[in-house]
Amino acid sequence: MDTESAITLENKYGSFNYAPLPVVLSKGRGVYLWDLEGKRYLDFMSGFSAVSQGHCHPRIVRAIQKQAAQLAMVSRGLYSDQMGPFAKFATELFGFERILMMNTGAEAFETAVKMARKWGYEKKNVYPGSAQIVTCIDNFHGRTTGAVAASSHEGHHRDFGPLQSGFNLIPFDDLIALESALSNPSVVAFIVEPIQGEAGVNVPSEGYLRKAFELCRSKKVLFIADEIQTGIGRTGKLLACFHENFRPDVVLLGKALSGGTFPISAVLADENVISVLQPGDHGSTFGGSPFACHVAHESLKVILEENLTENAEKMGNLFRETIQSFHLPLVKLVRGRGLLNAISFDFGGDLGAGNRMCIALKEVGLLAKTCRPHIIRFAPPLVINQEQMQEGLEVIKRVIHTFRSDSNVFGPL
Ligand code: IF1
Repeated sequence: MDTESAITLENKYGSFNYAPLPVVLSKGRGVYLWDLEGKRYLDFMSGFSAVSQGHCHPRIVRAIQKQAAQLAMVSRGLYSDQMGPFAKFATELFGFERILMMNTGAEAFETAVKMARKWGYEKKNVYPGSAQIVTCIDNFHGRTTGAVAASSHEGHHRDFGPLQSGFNLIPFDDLIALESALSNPSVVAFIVEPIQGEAGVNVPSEGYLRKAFELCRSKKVLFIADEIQTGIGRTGKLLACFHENFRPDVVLLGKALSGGTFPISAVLADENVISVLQPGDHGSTFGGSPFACHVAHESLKVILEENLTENAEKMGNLFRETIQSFHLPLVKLVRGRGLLNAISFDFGGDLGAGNRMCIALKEVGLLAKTCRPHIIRFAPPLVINQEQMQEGLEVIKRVIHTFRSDSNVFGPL
């Protein structure tokens, strides 16, 4: 099979809910991907920030092979020998008392919504059925009807109503708006991404997250951090909230929790919160399977033992400082923390330029995608080393230098 036939096949039999870059990958190792013709690419997408440990990390592959051959699945209707050790490891690592395992990030969000509402009814005397949850404009918490009900993005919910109520949108990085929203005694939780990934890597003002946490504490509202993208070392700390030296009441994890191999997500909280979900309240077929627990255990150990959090901090600083030092045309700003970064461009009104620039980057061996028409996110695996980062920066510099946003063609390289 070659690239053209693979794309034809997917276009003939697949679904239409994505518009992928025209490249067909068939192999991955570390920060590199190869297409069907054997061309190598630097991966600055990391599978939507899931492949933090690098593609096909040998330790994670071995963990998958071992557990798949030993015992993959029993359902939570039974105990397995993997859940206890992993739950102890993960709760101690992130500093919580308990963990509830799910599969996708969206399911972790839905779990948090159910848990927060029931916590409000049982522990805050909120009138049953009237709980409110505050979320931020430009948030992204998943694609389920519950997650999109919390979204401000018209395109994410316009055609999917009727939407569930109970979400109150406020501007991100706005403490006055949050304080006002929290004056409603029916508010049970504030769910926020420490950095808004999908919205274009929106980094809040220094101190915003901690002050928001303190406001929530003062109003007996759960501060729930959606760290599905920012967590597990991506921003240069184990959790992005740790940059501001506080621990959220609840944290959502996903993506890199499995090293980007298959969906594993989790909700961590203390007993007084997580205990509101009793047998029969919540669950999923695969959540917390022995396979998931074993792979997540190894995936987290790789992050720790290979110092990937520290590397994300170092390589992320190198990325932002170097891009800024290039003083490139079209570049408005570069922003992010650790290895969750984005470059915002001034393409005028040309809504296609961002995607064309991503195609230009692909042509010269670097994979990145827009998260807004004028914003390209750059999020390589956390295993990227200095030489590979320099290689990527040189490619980005050359493409931006020669890109003419008024046409489909970029100049000679
Ligand atoms: C798409 C990117 C977005 C997330 C946060 C929950 C979820 C996600 C903070 C849901 C998922 C993915 C989904 C993907 C685009 C991608 C993404 F930045 F990572 F690229 F949206 F911002 N909370 N993010 O980022 O987790 O159910 O997908 O496991 O849906 O297009 P999921």
